[in-house]
Amino acid sequence: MSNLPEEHPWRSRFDAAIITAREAGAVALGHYRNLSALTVESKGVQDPVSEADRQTEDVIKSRLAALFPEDAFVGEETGAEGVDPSRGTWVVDPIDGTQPFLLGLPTWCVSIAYVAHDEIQVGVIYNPVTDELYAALRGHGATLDGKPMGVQQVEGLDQGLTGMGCSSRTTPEEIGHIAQSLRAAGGMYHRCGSGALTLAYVATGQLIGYVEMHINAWDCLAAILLVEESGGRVSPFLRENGVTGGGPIIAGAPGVFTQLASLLP
Ligand code: LIP
Repeated sequence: MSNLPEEHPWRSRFDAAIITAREAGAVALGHYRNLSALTVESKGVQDPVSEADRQTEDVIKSRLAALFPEDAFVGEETGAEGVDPSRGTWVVDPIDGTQPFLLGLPTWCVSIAYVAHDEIQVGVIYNPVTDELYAALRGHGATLDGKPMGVQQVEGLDQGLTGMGCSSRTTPEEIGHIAQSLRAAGGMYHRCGSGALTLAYVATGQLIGYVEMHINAWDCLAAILLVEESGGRVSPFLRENGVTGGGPIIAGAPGVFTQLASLLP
């Protein structure tokens, strides 16, 4: 997005998010290449964490605090700091897709969002394994490795793959209902273990939509802007859950959004 106006109010934060995502991604990739050295703890059922998550978040938090000390911060591992309606807030998941990460599977990413004036202004997602960087600045489109990206133009769930997120916060009955409804509509589901990355696949047009019963703000805010700036439609997650909450998300090509919404129980 070299054509962005230098004087854009969020240009410096956009540039910083990209540089920081790459820097933090390199730290996480170092751990990914040496998984046997990690001590894995459990935050709950199917919810592991390691020092890789914490170290990566520390890199992001310290760099952004040095550049923008006036901003608030919300991170999956360190929580909320200074959140106030009068301040811009960074919302960060240092490693989204912690389970694939710890299993040596490539579907994980660094997710960095910046929220101000009740809107997501900057969204950056970086997959260090594939070296793919997804970025969006509100009102200026979305790119993958600098090239513009757009959602698929489809009218039916039978015309592509739909991402489905699931964690221990989703009940067996809920995920069963979603999968059954999707198949009944001729659809097929895809799950990679990272909600952020799966939403990015909607923004690129590789998937036609994404639904999850309960996703956290740090998992999805950056990706929501990617989808919106790629011409997609997303449920009002930020208005409903704020920068620290969680809840259902529906995201996809405009032609199938209503059908996606009907999948949730
Ligand atoms: C992941 C989320 C995803 C969910 C996964 C997992 P994490 O976050 O991005 O939406 O389906 O189960 O919770 O825990 O890997 O950062």
